[in-house]
Amino acid sequence: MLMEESFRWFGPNDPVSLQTIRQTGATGVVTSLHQIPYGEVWTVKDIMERKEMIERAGLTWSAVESLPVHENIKTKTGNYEELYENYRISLRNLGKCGLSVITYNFMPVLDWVRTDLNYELPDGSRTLFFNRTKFAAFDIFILQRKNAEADFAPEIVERAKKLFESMSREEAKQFELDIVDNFPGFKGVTLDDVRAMLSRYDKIGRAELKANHKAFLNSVCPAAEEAGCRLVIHPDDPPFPMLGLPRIFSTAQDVTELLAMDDSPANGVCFCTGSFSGRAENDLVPMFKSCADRVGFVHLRSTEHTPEGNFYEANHLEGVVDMYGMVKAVIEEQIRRIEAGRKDWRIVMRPDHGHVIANDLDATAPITPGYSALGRLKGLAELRGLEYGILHALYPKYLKYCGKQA
Ligand code: DNO
Repeated sequence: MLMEESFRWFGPNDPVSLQTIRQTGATGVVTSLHQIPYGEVWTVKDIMERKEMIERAGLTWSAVESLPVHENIKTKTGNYEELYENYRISLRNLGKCGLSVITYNFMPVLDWVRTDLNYELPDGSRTLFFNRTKFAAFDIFILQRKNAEADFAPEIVERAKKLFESMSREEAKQFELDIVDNFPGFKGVTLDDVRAMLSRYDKIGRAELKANHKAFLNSVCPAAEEAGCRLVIHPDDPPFPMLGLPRIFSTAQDVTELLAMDDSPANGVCFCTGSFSGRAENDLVPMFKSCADRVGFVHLRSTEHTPEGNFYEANHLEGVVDMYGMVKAVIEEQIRRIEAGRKDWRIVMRPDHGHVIANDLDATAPITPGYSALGRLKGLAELRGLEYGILHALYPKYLKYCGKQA
């Protein structure tokens, strides 16, 4: 299709193999060098080794997800200047190896957060769920963050207390791990680590975090531009402040402010519909259009909201996201670029997350939360069908650009 359809792959230890990924119909994989600690340089040798592994399987490495941003950069403390330099070197090395779409996020302390990794839907499939009350139980009673109660309505605090008291020790432990120790390349995080990391943000509010983000962008974008790379920021997930920490890439206003932080075309966006849709007032198609020119990567997924203000990950074509409108807008942006003669017209896409369905429900090997083979395969198949249908019906002239030869 026009978009570079990709699957996330966590590297050689991923239970979903490159061969399986190829069979899903994806042509690309997005991955990271998870073995390299945050902040260290990615060498050409390490990058090439991974790239060749992917290409031997008949796929391309279509985007880096992610080149992680160290906490010292987010807090602008300690050796942050050295870390900027390492980031620039990694970008140059990635550029030399032909990688041009580089994902990162600027979420303090934790990356994405869910409270249930195995929430069962009426059809027996399993999905990821974010429950505010359960999160309050974590924040107030498990993490025991100072003044955490003040961040929740009294009735939520009350319900959270009851919920926490009803959990067995084992359940509470598993719940804790699901929240804090769930990120590839960042394993073994404990509650004390989280507390120590949180304390570094005591004096960092929204304005300070935005300023640190801007300083980072201004220092690395010139190198990215020279290297032919585009940095694309992943939205906050969920898109609202948590653990007393600011979140700065959650709303339409944040998108506008991001673009103003650095004019470089290297300052780009990874438009994740699932993350942005966690906030009911986010109107995704206009938000996408407001930054379309800078989008290098889209994550397509939807959410469904419950009356209590919680949300779970819905089937890709269901839930609150106007997926038809989104895919149409992504197609139109690519057409606009083709007409402008831009070489970087193709946008990388991955079906973001997927439910645990069918045979995966009986799998004995652990499934990375959100990254089942069959649920994502289903999502990809639906999204490709949608893209093909839109192209055929509205823009048949551009069908010739589908496929690698374009
Ligand atoms: C979750 C992902 C995120 C994303 C990072 C990018 O499934 O979408 O973890 O990869 O935030 O830096």
